[in-house]
Amino acid sequence: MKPVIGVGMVGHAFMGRAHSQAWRSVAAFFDLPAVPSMAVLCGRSAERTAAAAEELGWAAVETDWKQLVKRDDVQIVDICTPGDSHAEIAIAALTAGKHVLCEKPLANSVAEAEAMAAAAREAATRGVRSMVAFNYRRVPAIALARRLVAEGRLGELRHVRAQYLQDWIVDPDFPLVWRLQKERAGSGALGDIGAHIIDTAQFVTGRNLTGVSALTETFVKERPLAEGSEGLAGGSRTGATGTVDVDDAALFIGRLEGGALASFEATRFAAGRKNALRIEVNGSEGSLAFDFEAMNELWFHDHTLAGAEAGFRRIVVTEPDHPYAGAWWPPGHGLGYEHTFTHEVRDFLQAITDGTDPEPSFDDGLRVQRVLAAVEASAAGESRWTAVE
Ligand code: 4PW
Repeated sequence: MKPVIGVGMVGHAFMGRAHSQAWRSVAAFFDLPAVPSMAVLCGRSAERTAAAAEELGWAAVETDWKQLVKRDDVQIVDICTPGDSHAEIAIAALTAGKHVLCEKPLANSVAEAEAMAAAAREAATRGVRSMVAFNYRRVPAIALARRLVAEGRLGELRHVRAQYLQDWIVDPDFPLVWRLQKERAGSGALGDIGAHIIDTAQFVTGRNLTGVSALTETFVKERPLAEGSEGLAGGSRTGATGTVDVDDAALFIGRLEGGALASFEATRFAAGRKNALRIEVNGSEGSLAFDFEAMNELWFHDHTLAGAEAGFRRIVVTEPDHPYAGAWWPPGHGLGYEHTFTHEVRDFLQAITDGTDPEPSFDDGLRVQRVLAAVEASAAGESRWTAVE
């Protein structure tokens, strides 16, 4: 019998559903040293949380996260709430000796992220682990991209082009959901999806951003208020309207350690683009290109080949020796969005049982938070060049 690790999850909307799917399926596909038990689900409404627990497979329910972090049947606290509660829950859980998996962006401000990273470092001295949920690192093609860069297949890195394009708020009548409220989300497209491409670019290249120059814009400044919104879906209109106090789009250029130049575009106004997280990297010996809308593919150009036979080659990232892919289906039978979360909890469980610190750490989350802050400062200051602290 393998040891069992109890999980307590806070939040059961879009991310909570995605994480539930991961906790439910991970032990069936990966040979883990310990298996998770979906012990407790926490949400504010007793009725809705009980219904979600039944649907998603959680054994018990709490309506106060302070009770959840005290429970003996919980060893991992999984935070799937909006950013305004991450710091409080994570620090309390780490203090109580629970391992913490926290949704991204790590926090709503650098100060909160610093406090979380400090708590995580201290907890690690007691063997308590923490990880921030940048799930796109666990797309097999992205993990393969990092491997190719680390193996030197691209040579000296010159350019990174990263975009995260969505279109779910193009309609000015789409309501003011929590992702469009500064108090809940910290920022708009910048923190919600820009954070992902910052992490992806730093992960794939193995280099951090050192400075940025940015532009942000809020195209629709007033939106209807609504109740009961879920994930990226609206809810029912109350009849009133409210002011949008976050960015709708963020564009910035930056420089990476080692000198490569990078450009970033995060927007929810790219009509027709649904979840296009894209990255292209150009080096002296080759290039890579990825688009999440075709997430099982990585395009690779080997510039050391003779010109007559070189050119972008499509790698279908489903072979047994590709990252994560071997645990699933035979080659060519692709994976989807939900698998990225399964891979995330797999790596987290493995690190906990190995007694190692998983990545991305809260310090990695803090580094992304510092880039977000530099982008906001630059955009507020006429795009002036701003060093990442
Ligand atoms: O983390 C991101 C979300 O907050 C997701 O990957 C996509 O963009 C879906 O919703 C938002």
